[in-house]
Amino acid sequence: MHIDRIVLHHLRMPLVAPFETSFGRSVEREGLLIVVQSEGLAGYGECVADHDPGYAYETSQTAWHVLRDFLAPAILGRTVADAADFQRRVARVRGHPMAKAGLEMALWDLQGKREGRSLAALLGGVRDRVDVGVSVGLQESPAALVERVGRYLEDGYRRAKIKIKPGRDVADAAAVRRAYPDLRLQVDANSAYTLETAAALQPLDELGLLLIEQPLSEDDLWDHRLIQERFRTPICLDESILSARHARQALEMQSCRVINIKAGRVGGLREAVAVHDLCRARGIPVWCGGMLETGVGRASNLALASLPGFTLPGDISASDRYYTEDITQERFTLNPDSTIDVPAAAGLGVTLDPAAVERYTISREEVTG
Ligand code: NPG
Repeated sequence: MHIDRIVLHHLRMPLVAPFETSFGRSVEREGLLIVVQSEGLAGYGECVADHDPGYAYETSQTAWHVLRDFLAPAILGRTVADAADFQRRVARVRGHPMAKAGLEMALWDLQGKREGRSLAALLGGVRDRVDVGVSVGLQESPAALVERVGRYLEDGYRRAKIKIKPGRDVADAAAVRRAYPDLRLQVDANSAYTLETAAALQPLDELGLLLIEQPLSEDDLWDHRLIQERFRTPICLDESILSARHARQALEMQSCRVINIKAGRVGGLREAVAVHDLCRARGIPVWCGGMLETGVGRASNLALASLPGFTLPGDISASDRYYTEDITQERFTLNPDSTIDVPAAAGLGVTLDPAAVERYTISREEVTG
């Protein structure tokens, strides 16, 4: 693929409802749309770095800088064979996985369009619809949370994840469990606890949760092992797993029994597939995390989640759970069995809505090399 042109769009989109986690409350979502032109085709990528470094150190501004000044110039005007070739060319850029993943996604989209194959087919997907759930932010009170979860159940979701933080954990989860005894329920702490404060989470072990996600710091594999020893409920790692190597080490250390895979967090779809393959070989269930993506990133997540090892429902909700208007013409909807269809058209299988892209773009730049 000869890379003819790369344009970055910094997007800011209003969320349908505020989303609160242990690291903050968002009313809008920032991200980057990356459009790569190659031999008459356009590939789209989404970089999931947000406005602030709450979830990870990358922000939309750091990703913009790294993409414009280092990653895009490494391929502009050159011929790139595929994602593996791209990763070799940018290997000297340390870190910045979300920036790398955004550009890699656009190359996958181009490859699929060239070959007339869907991204799911390129990655080795085996399903045409995937099990999904909904991620519910912190609410005013346990009662408000129960009501919010109830509305999502009415929408058809059969798995819910609730956000927790110190002081807003056991009572919240217990209230949801009381109201919905059979719900597939899991909790996500986004690194808000220490080994000491996590002692307060022990009663969660009686609630029949699918998993407890990322209680401790991202750089804390060992202490996660100590936590996992105390719980029957599987600990799931998200922020701690930045590569297949981390995944292997976490499993060998017994720091978790489940892994959340996000292509943005591990530097791209190629590495995400490597994490999947490793976990599958070891019998470790994985699921696809979400980062409030637009239709572009949502299409990518659906393709990834179609791989055989994704045996737990993903954080991939319908478009209307996030945005009133999306930047793609396609909107993803929930099927009655709490699944979403995997796009079947070539590449990501989505087309941009130029007027919507224009509306939500706060800055735009063509990379000149
Ligand atoms: O459905 O896309 C979704 C949201 C899932 O809770 C979710 N994502 O910590 O995993 C997370 C959280 C997140 C959202 C993280 C935005 C970072 C940015």
